[in-house]
Amino acid sequence: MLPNDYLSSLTLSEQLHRDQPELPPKIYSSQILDFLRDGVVILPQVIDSGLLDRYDDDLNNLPALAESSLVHGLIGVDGKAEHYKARVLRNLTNLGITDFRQAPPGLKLNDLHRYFASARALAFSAPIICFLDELFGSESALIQSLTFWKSSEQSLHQDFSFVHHHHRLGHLAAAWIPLEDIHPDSGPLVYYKGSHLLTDQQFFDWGGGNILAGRDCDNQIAINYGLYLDNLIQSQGWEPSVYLPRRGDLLIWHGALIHGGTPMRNPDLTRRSYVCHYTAAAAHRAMAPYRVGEGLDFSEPPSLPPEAQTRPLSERIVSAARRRLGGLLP
Ligand SMILES: O=C(O)CCC(=O)C(=O)O
Repeated sequence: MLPNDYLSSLTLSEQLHRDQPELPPKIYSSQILDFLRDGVVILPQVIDSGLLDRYDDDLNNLPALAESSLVHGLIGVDGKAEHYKARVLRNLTNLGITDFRQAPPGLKLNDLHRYFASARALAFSAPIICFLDELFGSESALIQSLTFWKSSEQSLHQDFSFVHHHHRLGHLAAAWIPLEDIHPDSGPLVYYKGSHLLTDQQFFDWGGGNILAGRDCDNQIAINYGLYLDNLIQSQGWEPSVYLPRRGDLLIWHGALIHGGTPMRNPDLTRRSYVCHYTAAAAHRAMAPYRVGEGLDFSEPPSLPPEAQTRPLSERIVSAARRRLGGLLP
């Protein structure tokens, strides 16, 4: 994948912003215009607190679900080397991690929206999907969700090199949903406004001109990538912004925005967040989406044993019917 493959796959909104900047102000909302300029938009107090409460309840109940070996055996974990090697939630117990608030930084649980209706409702909540539909100019689709208790402490990166489960690389954005008020010492998210508008000369070469990181890429290349981004930031004079949201706020960033998780200054502090990556439905590689509210999900929810089913039966029947009818139900 070469720089031009990326640049030719940009959303129409971004193409216009780059090539005919007089047009977007006539077409798009002010939030989209801010996003096109900065590569990031912050929407204060738009996430429904009831939705957050429901997800909190499910997360608090997660350790209790260890009884049900199936769900703990299915939920993927990632992060630092030991989390990555553990692969699934059940194996974290063997590492002595049972209380996520005590977990080391970096730990993330993958795709909880596949298991919990509350996580799905949050990932597909109206403020996110309305914004993305306008940005992509088509229906948006979820690629993955990540749930963190602490800072990721992830070094600076651009998502498009790592998240590419979609055909049009330039159609990528992520939502950062705080699950609590974020403390400055907890290792908040950092990003560089304006860094998303890469020119064809500003892509890192992962080997042979490829702009995508290899699955198990050499450690030295990863180090070079970090140095490359540092130099780019310095040469362009981009300034860091640190995100200190309150529960209920929402940040959406562009798939090429340089960002990362800062180191925790106080290791005891949590920094609970839910991060979802999206593309346009037509750009997703999977073939069989089902509708969740106004959005589309491509990941088939696994069938869970009865003890792991946290939603009432009536709700499960309605959502199963909805999936089968492809969203014909209201
Ligand atoms: O929340 C963070 O610390 C960073 C998350 C992130 O970089 C990502 O999911 O791409």
